[in-house]
Amino acid sequence: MKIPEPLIERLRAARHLVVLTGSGISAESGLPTFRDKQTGLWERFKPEDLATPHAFDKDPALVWGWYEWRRMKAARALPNPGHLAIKALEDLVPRLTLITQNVDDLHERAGNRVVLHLHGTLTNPICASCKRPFLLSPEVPNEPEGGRRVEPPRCSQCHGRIRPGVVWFGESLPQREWSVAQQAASECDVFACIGTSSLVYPAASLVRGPLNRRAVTIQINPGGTDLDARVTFDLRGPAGTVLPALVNGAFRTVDDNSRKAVE
Ligand code: BV8
Ligand code: ZN
Repeated sequence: MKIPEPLIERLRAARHLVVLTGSGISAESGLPTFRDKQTGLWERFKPEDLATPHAFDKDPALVWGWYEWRRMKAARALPNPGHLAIKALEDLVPRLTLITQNVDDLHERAGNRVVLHLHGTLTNPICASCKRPFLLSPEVPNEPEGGRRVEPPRCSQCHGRIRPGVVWFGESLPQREWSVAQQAASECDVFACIGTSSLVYPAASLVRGPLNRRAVTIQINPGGTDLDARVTFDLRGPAGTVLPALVNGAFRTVDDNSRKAVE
């Protein structure tokens, strides 16, 4: 993919790069996006119908089973060249703030030191009643491909049901992560939206400031979104291809191991 020269110059000159990722960055690692049709037991459900407190109250075993299946998938997945390119950027620009809507840990496994999870993670469940953290067994769940209902474990303190440590629709985002993300979006000179449909709020509002301030804004997505005509650079393609090309184009003189990472 040919990367526009002006983008290469702006990225080379970047002081503070903010990267916001969505489920599209994990698609090439084999993890379904929220747009993809669900499979197995969850085929007849839209993700946003399962990712709610109401769904958990109504059928906790169905929802817990879904998250245990996703935790298995994420644990068996590997970071792809898109994740690795973002890791390389961490060492190539003066300051990188990596913000993700994803609940998988593929950015961390790619090596990024700081990852702001706006919507929580699959690996930090809590008690739905007393909010006490719950320690998961280290084994990777061994769920059937088509999924199954799994009764959520109980809290050792209050016997409440354990729920995934994620932000469900209708729930507010974790305060610290959200305020650090807003601060970074208000200070950055380059803001990149990668693999997100930019439809879920308030995460989708983060790019608003950089757009209004005429900071450099980049979208990397094989499909269209509401941002197509609003960003400075709209790169149409899969993150696993576009990001390595972008990092290579901008930082050809990277040292060996970063080269390995992005080639
Ligand atoms: C809240 C965790 C209130 C759980 C998630 C304003 C306007 C309209 C609606 C609202 C609004 N404000 C609030 C709302 C309601 C709601 C919302 O936004 N609804 C949407 C659907 C309209 N927001 C909320 O409920 C939020 N909470 O507002 O609380 C409140 C306020 C104060 C006090 C109390 C309460 C909470 C939102 C968070 C919900 N949790 N995840 C879980 O994962 O199970 S959201 C979840 O869905 C993901 O985390 C992610 O954020 C979102 C999916 O979006 P994407 O990641 O972008 O993925 P998607 O599948 O949509 O798109 C994939 C993209 O990748 C596509 O564009 C595709 O083309 C692209 N792609 C595909 N392959 C590739 C690729 N790109 C690159 N490379 C590839 N290879
Ligand atoms: Zn409890």
